[in-house]
Amino acid sequence: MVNPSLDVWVATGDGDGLSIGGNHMIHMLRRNLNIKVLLFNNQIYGLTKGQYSPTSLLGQVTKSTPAGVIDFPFIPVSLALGAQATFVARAMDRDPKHLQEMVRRAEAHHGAAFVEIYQNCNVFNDGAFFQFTEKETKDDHIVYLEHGKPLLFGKERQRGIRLNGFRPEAVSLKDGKYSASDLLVHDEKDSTLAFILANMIHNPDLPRPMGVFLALEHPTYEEQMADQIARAKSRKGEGDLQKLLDGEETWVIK
Ligand SMILES: Cc1ncc(C[n+]2csc(CCOP(=O)(O)OP(=O)(O)O)c2C)c(N)n1
Repeated sequence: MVNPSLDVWVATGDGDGLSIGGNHMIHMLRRNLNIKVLLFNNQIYGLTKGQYSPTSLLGQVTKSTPAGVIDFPFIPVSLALGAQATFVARAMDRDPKHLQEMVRRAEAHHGAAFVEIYQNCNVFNDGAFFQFTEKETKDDHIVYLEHGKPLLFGKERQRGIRLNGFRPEAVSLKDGKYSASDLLVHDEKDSTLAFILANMIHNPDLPRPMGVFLALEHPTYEEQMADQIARAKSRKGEGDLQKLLDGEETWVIK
């Protein structure tokens, strides 16, 4: 029997987690099992020496795609949101402080937690995330999501994200046209907003969001199962396995 108070941690790569284990992943998230997933995304199969994975980019040249990848990649955060995950976050290998905070948040979350971690593979896909992780470029290419705070980015935090209808756009706060009060304010409880933020990946002019996209409070699968069993027992009393096996429709052959 599953112990409702037990946390299970899974560390997986993008290949194992989204192709081989993709089916398990989506249903585990949908059911809100108390499992914390750290998905290390390096956009390649590393251990097996550099074949393309489900997160490899369109056109990416790998050992198994010498003329370039011709299929569209999974966006792990979008996949998790679409699978009804109750906790979805993104972090980076080269920002260990923020990564630590995301792991803490996953640990504190009630139920399934999904943390995508951008991870450099220095052998088969070196530099895949450098624009987000390196000193010279990261300030203009990432935006940290903080619950209740406006989305600000840039070296002097003079740029922000505002919503134009359902479409996020990057604006400058320097020329006086927009101020911080015009910006999108992050809300971890808003699943519509989480999808909008996940979709920012499709627009190269927008920074990549890092942090907690969504954190919802739902009962876990384990708790609901324990409750259901307790309710059945209080209604019908303790079960008797032998009696159940014998049933009313069995007979003895002599
Ligand atoms: C449960 C399980 N055990 C063993 C394997 C075999 N296996 C395939 S890839 C791999 C290593 C994956 O390493 P990781 O750093 O997650 O990804 P990489 O970028 O190297 O592909 C292993 C152990 C597996 N797929 N699943």
